[in-house]
Amino acid sequence: IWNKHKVQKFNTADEFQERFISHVEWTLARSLYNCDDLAAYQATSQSVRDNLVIDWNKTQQRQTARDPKRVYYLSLEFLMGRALDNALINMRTDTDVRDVGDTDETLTKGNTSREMIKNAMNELGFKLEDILDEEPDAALGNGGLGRLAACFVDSMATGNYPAWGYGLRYQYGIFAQKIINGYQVETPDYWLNFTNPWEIERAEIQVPINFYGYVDRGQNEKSTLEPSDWIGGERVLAVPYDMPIPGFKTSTVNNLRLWSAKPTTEFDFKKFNNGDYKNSVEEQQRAESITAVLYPNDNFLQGKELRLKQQYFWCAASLHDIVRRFKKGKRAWSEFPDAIAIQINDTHPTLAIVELQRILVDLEKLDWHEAWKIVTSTFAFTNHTVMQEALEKWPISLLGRLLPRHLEIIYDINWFFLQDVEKKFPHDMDLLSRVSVIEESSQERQVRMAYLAIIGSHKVNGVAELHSDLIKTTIFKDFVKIYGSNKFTNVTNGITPRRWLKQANPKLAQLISETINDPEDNYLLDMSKLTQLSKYAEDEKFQKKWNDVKQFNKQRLADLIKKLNNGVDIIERDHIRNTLFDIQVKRIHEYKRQQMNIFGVIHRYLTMKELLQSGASIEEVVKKYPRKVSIFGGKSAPGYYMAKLIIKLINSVADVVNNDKEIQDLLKVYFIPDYNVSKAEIITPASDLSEHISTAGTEASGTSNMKFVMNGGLIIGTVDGANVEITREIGEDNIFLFGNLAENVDELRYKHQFHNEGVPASLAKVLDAMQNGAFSPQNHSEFMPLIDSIKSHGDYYLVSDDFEAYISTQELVDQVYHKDKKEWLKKSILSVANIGFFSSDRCIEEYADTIWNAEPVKPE
Ligand code: 26W
Repeated sequence: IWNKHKVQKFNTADEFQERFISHVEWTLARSLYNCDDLAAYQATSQSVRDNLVIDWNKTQQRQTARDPKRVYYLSLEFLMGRALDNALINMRTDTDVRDVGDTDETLTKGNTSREMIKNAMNELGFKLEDILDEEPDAALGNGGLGRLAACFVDSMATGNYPAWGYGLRYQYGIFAQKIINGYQVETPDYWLNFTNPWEIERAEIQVPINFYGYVDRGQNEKSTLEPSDWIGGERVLAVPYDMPIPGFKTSTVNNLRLWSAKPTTEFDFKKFNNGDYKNSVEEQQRAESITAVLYPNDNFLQGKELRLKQQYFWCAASLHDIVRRFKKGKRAWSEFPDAIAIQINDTHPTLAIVELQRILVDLEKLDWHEAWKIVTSTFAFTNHTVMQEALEKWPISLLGRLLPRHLEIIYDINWFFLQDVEKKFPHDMDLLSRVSVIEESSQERQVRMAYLAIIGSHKVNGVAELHSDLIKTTIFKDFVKIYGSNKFTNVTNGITPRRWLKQANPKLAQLISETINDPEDNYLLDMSKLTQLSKYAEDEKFQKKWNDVKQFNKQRLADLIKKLNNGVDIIERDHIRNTLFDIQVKRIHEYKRQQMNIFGVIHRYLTMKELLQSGASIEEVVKKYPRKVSIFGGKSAPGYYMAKLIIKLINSVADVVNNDKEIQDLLKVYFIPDYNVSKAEIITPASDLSEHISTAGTEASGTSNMKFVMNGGLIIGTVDGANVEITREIGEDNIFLFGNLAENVDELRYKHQFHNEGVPASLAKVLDAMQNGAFSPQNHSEFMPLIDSIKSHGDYYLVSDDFEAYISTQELVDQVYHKDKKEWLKKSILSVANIGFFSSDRCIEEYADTIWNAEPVKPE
């Protein structure tokens, strides 16, 4: 009977319309006369989701039946952005032939559902673009780490890996950024305002999670290594919400499981009997605060109790789920690592290591050492930063109060680890204290989460070659000595070309598929096919088409900016063509050096003014300084004073420059408010040049550098992170590199500390203008902290050391862009042709082969 009534996908435009209307009427309880764009978005999403759910169910059944090794990707952040457009590109229907009729158009073999649905929506009186715009971003992440996790789930599904993501369902994602009088103002991102059609609540699954309390080891004082009872003092429930993750050109639909906290239904009768009914309800209500908000710090540890609670809540719920699924297979515990690989995304999920040890020892009664072998063979750890202020450490007192049994386990893990070290390197007390999981600092003792993560994992990886080398010689040096260097490896980051090429840049995607004769878009699965573009790099006809695409995308960004700028154009339409779009969008951080970029803009502005004042004509100025717009975007952590001041400086400079009649529109500056994934999809394809100018050795990888190049933009950058490998792949003629190398950074910092050599003249000119109030006429000292950080506080990010090279490299960029457009286009085409390595599909394959030992499960 079940088979007779099997649910069916929509396969044609007609069937889609039927499904759409039934969702409008049944799911939304509306009529077609009362269906606005928001309702149309909801009904479209519900319809598309129906198709995905069918494949999702099949995928899960297949995986249960074949019982392959499963991969779990634990990340506190998944910066997914919008789901609908991506689903339209990735989704498969069951029919693979195109009917050349108006109403029952179906899919061509490799084609996406997007066109079909676009037409079907048109007939219903809706514009697909408007409907897609109704979707709020799922902004459950800060920046690089969260977006990487989102690209990874896409690639894991596309590669048919039996892989789930586990995270938290924050009610508030990363704050929305408003710019008011030039300052960043944060407003809450209540993204669940309207029902979210992309999540499926599994209300029937409720995992109890305990906090606080004490450890009970009975009367006769057992050892902490033996099974112990943790009597929790507070209990909340973890409820999963599942998001379907469709692979591209496959019917595999994986799962992203996000946990939400809710109160237990147990009731505190003691309080109730004392007549304190209201308080006992209030206390229960507080459970929900655990998953209320994403902490908006990127690369900075705040050390708040609620954050630690979030981490444990999520690790415990996920581990419970993973173990429950494993137990269904009735396999021996020793086979756990053959059945499961768990990747931890930075140190945020490190408690999962401790939790698995607790489950095995306390609940499953395994011998400590047997358990620990299972744990360490299961976990692997990715490091994403070398910034000292980002390395997680938790005070012993806090950890011991919140998770008393876990602290004991951490002590024991450390004890056995230090014993091993002592055996290998006898009497080296210094080494022991350096590598101890417990930091005995002068103030409070702290747990070093990165060390715990290394000890509890079988592999540790960095995210770009330079970064992976750096961690081996700096922050994790001692551990290389202890474990040998095989435990440490590199997996260079990647990005999904489905979202970052096909979805963000449909025009370029189309030109590519036409040119390399790949109508089914197979190149999106095998990006080495892009090398075929090389032969057209100097073909003038092709260059023109290539340039037209860029032109279209620049216009599209100009339209977005106009909308954000109260309907006012910042560049005249006619000038877009010969204006260089120079873009830096990423989180605002001193190490990423947006300040150096805006100082460069000031330098350009002042020099142009000097030229004009010395009697040069506009034409003469344009020769040296061709038209350019400097575009910025990115959020500052709410408590990061210097980053916020950089935003203010950018906006103040924009105010002055954009309103300077003399400069006309030879130079413009614009800060795009509320940079997020959906805006990035418009911004990235529009760059002529993008900036990746971190102090050498500070940016672990960067991933927007890959996105910009994949969209035909050139890069100005330092020898840092993945810039190095991008250069190797696309050729050093096709990237503008400058600046000091990572190996010289220590020496330069030392020099600043002990010999104040002053700043180069070009930078002095900029800082003097700032100090004289050129950009803050009301308050001349407004930007002093930025000036002081360079002149008086050691210039930690080495702006003064790289500034002159930065300026002269920018001048080189100008010359190539404006004097030799053909040369520029050639570089652009060759870059795209050779960017294939940075597909996250390659990246996931490397994780699967070298770390997880996992195989795809292909649909028949
Ligand atoms: C504890 C606060 C905190 C929050 C987030 C500390 C550290 C983080 C992240 C690890 C910071 C981050 O996003 N790192 C970025 O990771 C990207 C993906 O690997 C890299 O491309 C970026 O270079 C790196 O800055």
